[in-house]
Amino acid sequence: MMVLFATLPAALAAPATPAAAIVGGVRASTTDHPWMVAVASRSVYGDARSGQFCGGTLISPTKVVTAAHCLYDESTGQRVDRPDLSVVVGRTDLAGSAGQEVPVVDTWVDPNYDLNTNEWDVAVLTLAEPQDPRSVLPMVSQGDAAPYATGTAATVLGWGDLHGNGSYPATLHEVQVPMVANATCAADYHSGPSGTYDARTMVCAGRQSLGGRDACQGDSGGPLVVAGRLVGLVSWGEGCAEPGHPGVYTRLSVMADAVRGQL
Ligand code: 4AZ
Repeated sequence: MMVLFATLPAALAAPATPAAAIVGGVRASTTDHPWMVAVASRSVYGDARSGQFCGGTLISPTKVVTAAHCLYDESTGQRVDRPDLSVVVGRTDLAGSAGQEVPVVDTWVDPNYDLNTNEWDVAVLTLAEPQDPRSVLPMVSQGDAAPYATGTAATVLGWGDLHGNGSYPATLHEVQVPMVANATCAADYHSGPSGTYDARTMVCAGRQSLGGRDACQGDSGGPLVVAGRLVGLVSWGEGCAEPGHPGVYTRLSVMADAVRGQL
């Protein structure tokens, strides 16, 4: 489906609805979501989109939570130390200069993180300058299972690929996706090429039979939000927005205390 679209002439491929997003979403603003930040390195990823390569969430004035895999080179399995690693706050349009680029002075990766299985995919970045305390998003409580109930409406945000074909927007997007049952996701990802679902440390969200709405490349590390709380992080998945292949997110309720220990 995505491949077919990519080969069509632009006029035919134009979506029927405006502002197709994250995949299948709409435009969003950091004014409404001041905790939504871009994780960036201009030296590695260039200036066009402020160097953005992952998403992140402000959980305290000086701390951003993101995915551990954002700090690794997945082809070598090595930690990447980008000398100009920064967090972009208050910039909906990454082609612009609104807000602030704040240097990252320290990084913490969950000691249980496993690059091969994608388990415990969480990291905390320490900022050089404190941000407005009103800009933070509260995290789910340790052990709170309620937000992950099957069918619960969650919102995922990011500057990632709009169609799964390398079309990276400058502006933030968001989309609503329902939580997927553990048994369903375990069947979707039992031994596939992208990975195996681990219900303890992961949760899936997406429309199981319809697809069409999802996080995608470049959204990694970004927030999955339920009822005003950070409950998940964009982690992995097979393709983007495909039926039967929901997005897989870090289940933050299992590691919330470890993350809080970093604040
Ligand atoms: C990625 O590689 C990625 N459709 C992020 C999210 C999803 C798949 C891949 C979920 O960053």
